[in-house]
Amino acid sequence: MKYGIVVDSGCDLRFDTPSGEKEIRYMRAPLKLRVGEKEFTDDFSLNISEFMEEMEAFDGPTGSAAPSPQDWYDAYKSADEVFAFTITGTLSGTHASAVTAQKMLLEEEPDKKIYILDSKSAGPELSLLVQKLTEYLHRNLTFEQIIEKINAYHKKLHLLFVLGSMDNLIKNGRISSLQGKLAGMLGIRVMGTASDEGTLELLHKCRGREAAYKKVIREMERRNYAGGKVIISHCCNEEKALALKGMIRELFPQSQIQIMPTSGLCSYYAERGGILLGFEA
Ligand code: X90
Repeated sequence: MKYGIVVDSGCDLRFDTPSGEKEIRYMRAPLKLRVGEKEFTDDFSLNISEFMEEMEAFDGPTGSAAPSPQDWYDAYKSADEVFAFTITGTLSGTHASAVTAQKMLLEEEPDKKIYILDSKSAGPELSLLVQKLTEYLHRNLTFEQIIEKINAYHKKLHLLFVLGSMDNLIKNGRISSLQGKLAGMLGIRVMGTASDEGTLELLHKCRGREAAYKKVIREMERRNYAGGKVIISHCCNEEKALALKGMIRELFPQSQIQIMPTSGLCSYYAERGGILLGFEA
């Protein structure tokens, strides 16, 4: 039996080689990033700091595009039982593309098992889902049991963020320009969360990064964080990610905190210095 875990590039996790008795294939459908006429594929070979520099230096329209159904289809095809996680379908066509591919493949192979979960979130929340799913696949659970368990786990997850800027979110219409304007003051850091609907919900405008991180910790506690797993993804900002990790550890010394760089997509939208934090409540 071949298991497939398929994500889009809104997931920052870099895959380890499959291990254990079961064969698990990790696959990632890349989004496209556009800087003027130039297109970047958000796969593991994308150099994030070069991409960011080019994007920031460019004075013109930039954007992103969802993977095609064919990208998902090819990934599904290579496994017998497939679990797919997408970034929020509320803000991206990625989820719709994943569903179209599922329909295409089920017409040819009606017995194939494909389950798609809309994370209603991005970055670290997807990474946490992938890690937990891996644990489940190593137990002797049925496809249906895994679906039930991963949905229950998903309910415990939250995403908080402190963005470098909201320019790209505003320019691409992923957040209302009113919200954007409110946050656009100089020296103000925006701290927010992924809402239940899968949109960006701004929670606080903070004067400086330090203040924003303190709010992050307060918001974690408000969401009943009690020392569970945390993943911090950062855009070119490892130093501050480590500082935030230190702050969490002071309050929750036993917590397991992983730090990783953001993918191209999350870098593009969280922007330089931005931090995304996913955690188990
Ligand atoms: O389809 C496309 O072109 C992709 C559009 C993606 C838009 C949203 C990406 C967000 C990336 C930014 C901060 C956290 C957001 C919380 C999500 C609800 C990360």
